[in-house]
Amino acid sequence: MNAQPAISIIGAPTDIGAGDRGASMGPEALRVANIVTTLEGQGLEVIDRGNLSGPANPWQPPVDGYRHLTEVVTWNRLVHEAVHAELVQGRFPILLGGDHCLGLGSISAVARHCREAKKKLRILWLDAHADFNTNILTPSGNLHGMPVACLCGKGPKELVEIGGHVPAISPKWIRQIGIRSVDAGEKRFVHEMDLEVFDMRYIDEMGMRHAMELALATLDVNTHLHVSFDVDFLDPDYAPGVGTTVMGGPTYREAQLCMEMIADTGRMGSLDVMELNPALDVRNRTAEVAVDLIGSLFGKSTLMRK
Ligand SMILES: [Mn+2]
Repeated sequence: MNAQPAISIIGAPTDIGAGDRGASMGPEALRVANIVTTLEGQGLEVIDRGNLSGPANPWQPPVDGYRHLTEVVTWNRLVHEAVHAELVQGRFPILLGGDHCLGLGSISAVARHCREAKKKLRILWLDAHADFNTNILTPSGNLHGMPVACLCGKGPKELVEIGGHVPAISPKWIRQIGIRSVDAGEKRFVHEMDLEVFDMRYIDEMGMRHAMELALATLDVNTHLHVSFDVDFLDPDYAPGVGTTVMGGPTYREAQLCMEMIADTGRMGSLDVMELNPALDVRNRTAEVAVDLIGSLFGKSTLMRK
């Protein structure tokens, strides 16, 4: 196991790319659910950098298949610079969303850092959705359904160019887990781009353990592992506080195993916690579940393991 990293928490309080208002309150709900003291209680050094400040949500209809593109670009640039600045200092950034369109700013920053530091990159995308839409394929125009496509170079110029390298990542670097809702055109595009997806049918048939063994295979000492955790990954029975619930997700125990297996690699270097929507939650329960799982991502376990 590596020395424990020093963590920087960055809040991005916006719902600019979402189809429901409320994810803008996500960072504060995670703080109320004791994210800082939970990590400190595990012996980690944590600095809360507070929240980024970006444009308000104008709540307009889509233009050319994109809703709020200008504001989404501004927010992603802010996130990109904030995340990159932490990585340059050798710190571990945790981005508290905010909707998942910000995964673009975060992961493009991690990819830029990996290019500069000559590291390999593996991205785990824990989500009910593939987030691989384009303005042609999207039924809604909501940019939180497009960040993975943008990272792979498929999207509007001003978004795909954030980070200075197009595409920001290769589709080969990403593993999607928990997927169970993909739009019709998006489905063909995921196939065409050859994304590696462990969908719920795969997890049902083969188990979370096998899915994670494959998703984490071939990591080496020079690999930076980024986890992009969309809280709607979890079954809505456990995590109702998200805008786009899809039934049939991983159970609490399956999610714990997923997080513990990631922790066991010792390779995780950055994390996004996205789409928590306190306006739709029940007494902050989803935030508490998310913080509990984040504890497991950083190595909390029931017993000492050999
Ligand atoms: Mn997502």
